[in-house]
Amino acid sequence: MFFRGRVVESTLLIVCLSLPIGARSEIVVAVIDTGIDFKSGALMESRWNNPGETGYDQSGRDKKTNGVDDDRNGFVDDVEGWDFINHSGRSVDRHGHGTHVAGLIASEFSRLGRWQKHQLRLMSLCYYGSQISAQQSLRGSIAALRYAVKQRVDIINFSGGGSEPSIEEEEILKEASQLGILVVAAAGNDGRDTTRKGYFPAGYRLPNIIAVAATDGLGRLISSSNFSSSQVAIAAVGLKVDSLLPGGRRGEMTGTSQATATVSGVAAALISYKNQRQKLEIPAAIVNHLRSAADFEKDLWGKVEQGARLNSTRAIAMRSELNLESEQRLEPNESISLRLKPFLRKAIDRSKNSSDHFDAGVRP
Ligand SMILES: [Ca+2]
Ligand SMILES: [Ca+2]
Repeated sequence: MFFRGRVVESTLLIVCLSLPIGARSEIVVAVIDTGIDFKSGALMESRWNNPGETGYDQSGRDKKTNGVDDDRNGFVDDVEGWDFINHSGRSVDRHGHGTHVAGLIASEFSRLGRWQKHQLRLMSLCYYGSQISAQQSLRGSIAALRYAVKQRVDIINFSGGGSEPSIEEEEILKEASQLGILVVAAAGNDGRDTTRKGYFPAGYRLPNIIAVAATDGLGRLISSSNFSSSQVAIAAVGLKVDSLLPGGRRGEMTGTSQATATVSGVAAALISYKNQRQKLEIPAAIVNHLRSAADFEKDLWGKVEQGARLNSTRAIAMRSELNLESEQRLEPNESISLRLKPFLRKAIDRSKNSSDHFDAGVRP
């Protein structure tokens, strides 16, 4: 589902910094969407709690409910994130889309991640309501991005967007890039080539953004999915995907939103195998890794960069090759495409060994 009525290519270019970030006991994924019903399924286990609004204040009152902005971030009692529509720190989902997305992230993480040692934490940032305009939706999404960046989350899942770019939105995403935050963004559901007319935030040319298209179970692009051989980095299943809905229900949804959530879950699972995150080149490393472990599908050729389709099992199996630290460091302004070359060679090697994989080589 896509909310903004709103250009560009995403070549992968990385600016690398090397600052310590901290230990990895929690992996925080900001879900910028319609809210999350944490009471649905087992999502409560993955709920993010703002540490700055947890505990007791000097008067002995619970910071969660004391009506005070305890961490002075501009939001009063923002415990589970923030609802930019209803101005509340308690997450509700009146639509269902956000809970579906959150359920997918959590299920991929619990299926693949090293969750015994690392907890997944889902931050709910609601920016969409049924009565709001496209401009309000954009303003909400920018505010939500700003919130997530300020909290230094690990991953931002953005299962939405629009065809109009925003300088303000791009600026906050640049900041996210500088802080090492991976942004997994939907390619959009207009069934069009975004090389010609862009789709954002997936289309900003930043190294930390991975744009995701949607396929059926056989690796074929579904008709509603946007595509671009230069802007969409990977495809994942997005047809009739089962997940949680509010109120403990389950249901199927179709679109690049679901494919995006799956990629976010796999990325979170990958990070969970690392003891520490010390460097800021993580987003590029993860994008690289997911693409190096991907299947390269003939049907996706010309629609997704090198026809890459997510292979989550291989991405986890190859996790020892994901180096988030020194070996993965790129020089400032080094193009990540240079780093893709060895991975592409592997892809070609794999394709030679399997008739299922695209075997026509890769573009130079
Ligand atoms: Ca606050
Ligand atoms: Ca408070």
